[in-house]
Amino acid sequence: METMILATKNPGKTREVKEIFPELTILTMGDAGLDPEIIENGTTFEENALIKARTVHQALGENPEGYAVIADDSGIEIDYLGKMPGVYSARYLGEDTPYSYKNQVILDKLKDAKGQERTARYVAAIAVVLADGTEFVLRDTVEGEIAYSPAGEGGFGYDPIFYVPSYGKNMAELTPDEKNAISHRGKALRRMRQCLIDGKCW
Ligand code: ITT
Repeated sequence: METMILATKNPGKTREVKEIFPELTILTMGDAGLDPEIIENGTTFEENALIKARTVHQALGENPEGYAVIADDSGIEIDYLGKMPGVYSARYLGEDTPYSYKNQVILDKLKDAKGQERTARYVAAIAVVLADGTEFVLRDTVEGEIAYSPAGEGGFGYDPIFYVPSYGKNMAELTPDEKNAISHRGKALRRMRQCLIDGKCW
């Protein structure tokens, strides 16, 4: 399990997975010369993470190197918006729309929301398909609030408007290590590592 192919085209996720698993060799789909069409038509984070991992596992064909595939499906649930955008987080307001605009639209939609009405969480499902086809999937979350204004340059996506109460800062204001220590992705990836290495899956 020393080398895993990461089934993502999101450079923010790629950077974070490499930071969280420095001891593993993480190949991107580009590194592995793969570009399969991935049809993300699941209705849950777990389904979509499995779709991504299975699609890349199939594209590997005979896979003589015995590569495992790891995938992340993630998003933000904003309680005031009925848990939207959820699994549609990447597509929300248009896949290619800049996040500075998407984030401002969310702040505008929440202009009348106060205090606990602003709760939100990031969710990440991590799926792994081993070379022999064995599958694992799990999810984790980080609770927070939608900030009143954007702040910070770190992270990606919705991080400038995601306020993390334990740090008293927005996610984009955290260092990479601070974000990885508490994030949905960091928590889910560390649990997946324990599941794969120690057989402790929960
Ligand atoms: P791949 O499917 O290629 O992995 P994607 O970005 O399309 O990339 P998702 O469908 O899982 O991936 O959508 C995840 C979206 O959720 C992402 O584009 C962000 O908008 C948001 N998101 C997830 N994790 C985030 C994080 O740590 N910080 C900020 N935004 C995040």
